[in-house]
Amino acid sequence: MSERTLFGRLRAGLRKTRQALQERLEAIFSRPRVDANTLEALEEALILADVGVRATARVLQEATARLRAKTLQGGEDLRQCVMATLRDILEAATPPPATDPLPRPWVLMLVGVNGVGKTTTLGKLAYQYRQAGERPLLVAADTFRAAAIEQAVIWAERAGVEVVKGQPGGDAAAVAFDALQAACARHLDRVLIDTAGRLHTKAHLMQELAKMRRVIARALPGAPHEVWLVLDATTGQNGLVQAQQFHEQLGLTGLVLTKLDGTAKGGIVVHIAEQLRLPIRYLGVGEGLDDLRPFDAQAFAEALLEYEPIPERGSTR
Ligand SMILES: Nc1nc2c(ncn2[C@@H]2O[C@H](COP(=O)(O)OP(=O)(O)O)[C@@H](O)[C@H]2O)c(=O)[nH]1
Ligand SMILES: [Mg+2]
Repeated sequence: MSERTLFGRLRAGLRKTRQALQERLEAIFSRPRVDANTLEALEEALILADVGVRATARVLQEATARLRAKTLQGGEDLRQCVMATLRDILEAATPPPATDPLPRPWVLMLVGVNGVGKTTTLGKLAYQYRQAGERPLLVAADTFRAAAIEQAVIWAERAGVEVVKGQPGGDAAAVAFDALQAACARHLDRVLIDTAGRLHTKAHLMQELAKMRRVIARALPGAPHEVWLVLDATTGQNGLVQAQQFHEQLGLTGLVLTKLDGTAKGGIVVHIAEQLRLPIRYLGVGEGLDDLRPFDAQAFAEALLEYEPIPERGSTR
């Protein structure tokens, strides 16, 4: 897939956020002159997009400094200034480069509360790895719900990858253990482990996930190599509390933010980057196999603030 298409999907996924921002910002960005008053409207627009108080303050500080230094004149300068500052904040969440060569099998545990998009994300990831010529194994270890196992199997079929599944009500950690042994024996490249998002209680869920993590480490020293938390971008700031709890219990190594296509408050990504300082690995921008984009600070800032002509009334876009 070309870079253009990759960028296009991210852009399409951020349409709601971009349009909401634009309704407020275009009047500012199209001005020949910017003054202190216009920065107030900028502040409001960023807060309403869930960019967060601290990130917004940083943008305003930068813009004010440049206004004083007279390096900020027209609205287009302001757009570039906002874009660059958001990009700098987002850089803090840019993942480090992957180690080379990757351990084999490379083991990922995906965790998060129910409905955030774990299984969907694993299906999309499995597909990407397979497209890259690798042999991933999808592990359906959400044994709490029978439907969850079936859903993971369907995603594995869709992605064209192998799957190991547990029995409903079975021991999820044991499923992961068996899957790892199979993957080692068959020299598979990646083991992608789906997990439950709900058990009888939250404490019980955390215990089970921590147990699975220990069992995986026993099966393969050094594994899991990654533990990523999936957060639903449409639930806004709730994600921050979830992230803290999961991080304390499991030691997260990254985040995946899903459903950016379903919110006008995609600025939450900036807020999360600024607050959590965990690498953002991927963004989910739709329900299809291809709707998972690696996180890129520059591309994200551009997709958020790029000018987009407002469609005419009655147009079917
Ligand atoms: N629009 C949209 N929907 C998504 C995205 N990721 C997941 N979903 C949907 O969210 C719902 C829950 O996803 P699922 O993978 O079952 O969540 P899980 O409970 O965490 O495993 C499903 O209907 C998915 O199609 C995304 O990036 N965009
Ligand atoms: Mg699931």
